[in-house]
Amino acid sequence: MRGALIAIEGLDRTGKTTQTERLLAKLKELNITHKLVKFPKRDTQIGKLINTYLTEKSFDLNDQAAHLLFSANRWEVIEEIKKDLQDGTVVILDRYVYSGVAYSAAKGLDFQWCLSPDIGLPKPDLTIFLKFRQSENASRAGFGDERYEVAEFQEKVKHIFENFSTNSEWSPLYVDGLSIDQVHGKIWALLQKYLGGLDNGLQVFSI
Ligand code: NYM
Ligand code: MG
Repeated sequence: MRGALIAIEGLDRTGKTTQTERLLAKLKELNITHKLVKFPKRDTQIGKLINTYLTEKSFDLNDQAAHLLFSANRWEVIEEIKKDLQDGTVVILDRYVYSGVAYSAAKGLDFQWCLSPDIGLPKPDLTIFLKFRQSENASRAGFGDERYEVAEFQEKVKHIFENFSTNSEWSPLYVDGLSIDQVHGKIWALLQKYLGGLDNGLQVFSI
């Protein structure tokens, strides 16, 4: 049996980090072997470049090059993730391929082109997409600190994320008006059937 690959996706300031932390605490409490990988993974060489790109607006990088860095940042750690899955570890991803495509395509890059460098990466067994009916995220504390954290741009990203809603592993979760505990409860309910291990092979992203 292998561990499940679970992605948590969403716009900026929708509570992904808070929720992944809650999830980790719960998995720990239940002694379920697990691991969290947050993308971009900012502590690798490539990740450091990405961090500079996101936090220093003067760091001028062409959109395609920036896109490929985000993808390279996934490829550089994927073998380790696959090994963990094989060992039965539940791997939780805070953002993944979907963010990669949505944020870059929102800048005007071609959708398929954006997906291409990620082709061959394992597909999550479940992707929970945290979303607001309204653009509530733009009024949350901390919003606006980094590149992309602009309400108008977030609307575009939101729109592109919708392209994934036909994927079978895609689970949208409306968080409007819900407390942290309530959202956690809903995420936990979605996760239940993936926690006991899976015996099917991993799917991969394809055209
Ligand atoms: N982001 C994240 C991308 O543009 N492409 C990607 O492939 C990934 C994984 O990084 N605004 C963007 C979305 C976010 C920003 O992510 C930083 P976070 O989760 O806020 O640290
Ligand atoms: Mg952010």
